[in-house]
Amino acid sequence: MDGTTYSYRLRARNVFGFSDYSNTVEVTTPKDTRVKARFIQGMDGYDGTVDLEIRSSSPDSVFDGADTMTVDMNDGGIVHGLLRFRNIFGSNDGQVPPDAEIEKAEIRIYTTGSTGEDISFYTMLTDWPVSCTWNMLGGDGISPDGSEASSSPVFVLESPSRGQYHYVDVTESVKAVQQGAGNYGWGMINSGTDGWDFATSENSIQEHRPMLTVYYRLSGDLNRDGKIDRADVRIIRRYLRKDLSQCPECDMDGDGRITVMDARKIVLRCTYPRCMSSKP
Ligand SMILES: [Ca+2]
Ligand SMILES: [Ca+2]
Ligand SMILES: [Ca+2]
Ligand SMILES: [Ca+2]
Repeated sequence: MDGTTYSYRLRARNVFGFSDYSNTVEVTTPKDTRVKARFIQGMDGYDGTVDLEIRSSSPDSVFDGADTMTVDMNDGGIVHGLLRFRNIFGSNDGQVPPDAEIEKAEIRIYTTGSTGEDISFYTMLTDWPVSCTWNMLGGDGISPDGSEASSSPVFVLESPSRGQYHYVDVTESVKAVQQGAGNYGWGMINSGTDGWDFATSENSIQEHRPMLTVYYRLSGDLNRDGKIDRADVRIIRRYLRKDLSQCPECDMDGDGRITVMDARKIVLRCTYPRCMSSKP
């Protein structure tokens, strides 16, 4: 994880045995300072992940609740996967503000069973229940037909390996949800019969559960800390009547100048009342 400190020590080994340990060395991974919202089941109270299998061999049964799930073209029949993250947009802490400018959205998935096949992720275009079955999707599982699911994959995961995190770029799907498309998640289809397994939102290891990260920017968040407050107003004051090239983002109203009107626009967008930097 970013911003994590690891400490370790080393010792050498040769024909005579082991040397003494070295000093302990501490290394901190760089902190990811981009503004982002993260959704992982059980973290900060988030409970909106839905992930389950649908199986052609038991077309009316619900396959949900296990700590891993499978996507496979032949495991006693075809197995498709469904995954969605509910309640990602809104004005509550931890949600993506509805007017944010989305820079990137990606899902991190932890593979528990390798495959040499390709896993295609399709945007679901029709709603499905939390207890979805194979038959509930027209009797034939996920159909990439442009109406039930997107006709081409939004992402293809190639030969994911066991014990590794994999990243699925879903920027376009999440932008579409922001613009009013239904938040129906993704359908997963394996290209072959070598099954793929991954950790679900019910996995006992929270880190391994599917995680959606949405990186975004807010207009008026001049110091890019994810909120609009007095610190941003102070920045714009500093650039009043200065040349636009010194702070292009300061020109909130787009008239080509940095004026008190731009400062007023920022004040109107403050995250908390009276432009406080935290919830009163
Ligand atoms: Ca599940
Ligand atoms: Ca279908
Ligand atoms: Ca700010
Ligand atoms: Ca202006």
